[in-house]
Amino acid sequence: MVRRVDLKRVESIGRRFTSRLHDERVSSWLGLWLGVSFTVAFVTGLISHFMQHPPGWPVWPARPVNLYRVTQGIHVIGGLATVPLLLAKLWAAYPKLWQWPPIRSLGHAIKRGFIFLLVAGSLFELSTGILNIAYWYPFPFNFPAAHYWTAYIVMGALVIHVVNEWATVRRSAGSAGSVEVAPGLTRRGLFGLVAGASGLVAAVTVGEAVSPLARLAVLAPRRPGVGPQGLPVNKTAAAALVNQTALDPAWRLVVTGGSAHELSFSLAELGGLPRRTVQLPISCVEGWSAEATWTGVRVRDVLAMAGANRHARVTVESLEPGSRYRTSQLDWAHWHDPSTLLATHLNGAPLALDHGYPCRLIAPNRPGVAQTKWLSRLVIT
Ligand SMILES: Nc1nc2c(c(=O)[nH]1)N[C@H]1C(S)=C(S)[C@@H](COP(=O)(O)O)O[C@H]1N2
Ligand SMILES: [Mo]
Repeated sequence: MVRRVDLKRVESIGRRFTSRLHDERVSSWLGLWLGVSFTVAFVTGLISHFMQHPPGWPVWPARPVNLYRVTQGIHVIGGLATVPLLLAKLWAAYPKLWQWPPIRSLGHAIKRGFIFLLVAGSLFELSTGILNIAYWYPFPFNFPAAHYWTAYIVMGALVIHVVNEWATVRRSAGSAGSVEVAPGLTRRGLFGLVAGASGLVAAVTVGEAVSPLARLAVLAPRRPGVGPQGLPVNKTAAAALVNQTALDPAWRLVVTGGSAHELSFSLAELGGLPRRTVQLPISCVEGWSAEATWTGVRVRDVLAMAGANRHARVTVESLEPGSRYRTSQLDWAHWHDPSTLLATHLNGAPLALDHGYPCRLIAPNRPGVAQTKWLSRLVIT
């Protein structure tokens, strides 16, 4: 009797033994897209980081006004849309993650070490990013620092992984075709599924940053147009512990450190200076952006009165007693801009207490964390 060999079965045992990918071509394509989306997230993330922690020389222009809104929107929405891509890539690659024997040589061990860093780091970046835009901080570490430093680890491991796998990618990244990669699922079907899931995620969050699409932003924790005076609030006056100091009728804004005498303005005195009205967005690093109309005094007018040097840097201080975001830095490119204001009015009415009454900073092309509310002093350095 001739014993027939079940080829499929032999092949599947062989696959398990050598731990091949679910599908090489799928894995290569997903890897390429991930490489692109991680690089975009890295660059836009660096912009955000250096805007929040200016290195001491002006690196970021005040124009175009909405540039930061665009880079931050791409970072957050692109990051969210990467989640389905990463999950699909892990599915395609996961038999390899369990390969046996786990280590074959020193070189193999190092290679796998970098893949471990890449997988763990990617999951860390996406999950902490999502928790951040949901305003949920269940972890013990500081989010911006951890998210920032892990990005270098992920990018380093990614570059090494791409170099290692480039030959495979070149061999296998042909057209999708209709080969089945799982029961009932072709390559083309899988790519369609991933693209659809990423597109859906982007569609229900993009309204966070693009006001006309706000109604679609069903997954967004903050929405343009929703909040006092039609603008979301990030931190309230009560949370910042400024309820009393901000409402104190003896409040004054002090401008110090210039070549002239120290200046100080009551709210009425500020209101007596030439006033401007500008249209500028708040673009929060936590993902949302919203436009508003602001009225107030130009920062450059006040700094000129105080005798500020053209290239001076200014520390903007708030009434807040102690918090990471109680102050911000203004580079000269930003304070020279005619639309950078000490704003006292928002959308035609005096600032609501939660939006920074009696006076706040508003400047173009700048992250929300640096639009300091409840001002107390400008210090020229
Ligand atoms: N003093 C102070 N100003 C601050 C903050 C803060 O915590 N303290 N939060 C900032 C952040 S993160 C954002 S996004 C904007 C939001 O301004 P809004 O609450 O008026 O919309 O305020 C900024 N100004
Ligand atoms: Mo923010």
